[in-house]
Amino acid sequence: MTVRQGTLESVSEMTAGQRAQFERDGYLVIRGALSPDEVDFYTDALDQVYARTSYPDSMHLLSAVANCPEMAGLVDNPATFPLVWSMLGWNIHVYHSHLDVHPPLTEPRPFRFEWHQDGGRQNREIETDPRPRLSVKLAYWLSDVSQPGRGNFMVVPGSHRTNRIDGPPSRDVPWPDPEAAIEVTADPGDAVFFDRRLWHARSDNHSTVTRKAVFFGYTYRWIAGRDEIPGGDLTPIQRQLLGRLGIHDGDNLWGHYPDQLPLHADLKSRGLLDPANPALRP
Ligand SMILES: O=C(O)CCC(=O)C(=O)O
Repeated sequence: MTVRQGTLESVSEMTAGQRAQFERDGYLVIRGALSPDEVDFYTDALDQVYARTSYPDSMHLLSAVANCPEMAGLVDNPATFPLVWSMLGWNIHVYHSHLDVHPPLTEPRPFRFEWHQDGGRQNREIETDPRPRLSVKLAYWLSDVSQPGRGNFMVVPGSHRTNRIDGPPSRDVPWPDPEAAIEVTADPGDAVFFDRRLWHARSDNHSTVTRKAVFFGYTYRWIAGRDEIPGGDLTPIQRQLLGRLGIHDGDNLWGHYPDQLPLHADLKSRGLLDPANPALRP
């Protein structure tokens, strides 16, 4: 199939309503971000990686595009990517991504308190309260998680400005989920867009459906990437996002030369730079 490029042309920047909801809840669900054909295409690609890598049960494989070049179309998917640049601006890249397959559990897994904010040591080494946003993430659902208990994405809505939640003295000590936690339900093709500070985890998969999802985390180019840089055919914007511009100059990573950046050029040509938004200032 042909991966959709720009068929949702009506989607440009994030709407004011989406922005208000994102600021309030820390996440948005984008229903039908992928067409049924796209779901089939990306599911086939993910299944092939899963078969090739012979994981014994669940797979959580970093560097989504380096490990599965077919996923490149997801990094600037027209149905979702405008949410990313609307929040972070044009000087961005994908710093972290993963391909996830979680078959139904055949026995209880050992307890581990999985609730976290993204960013690792960013959460210890930056002193502000609340912490800064710094990155956002998109999750694409390829399997049916329309019921809880299927390996759903769990969140505490509105927790992205809370630096600490109650948790056990060590992560293997059984501890209840946060009181306000919910399991986000989604159909294949839906996407979730979330602030990295939102407290989140994954529910156990007690269903008969293997849970399949792909995640992309975006941040500023002045924050180092964690992923491997992929080869293969990429569009100029995908090359920017995936670290393949061939530019390693610090001033460029700091955004001093916007004209060298394909995303800046694209937004400029479509009149989407916005002097009122610091991250989108021309
Ligand atoms: O797999 C999930 O639902 C949770 C993913 C997660 O924890 C993350 O992307 O940081």
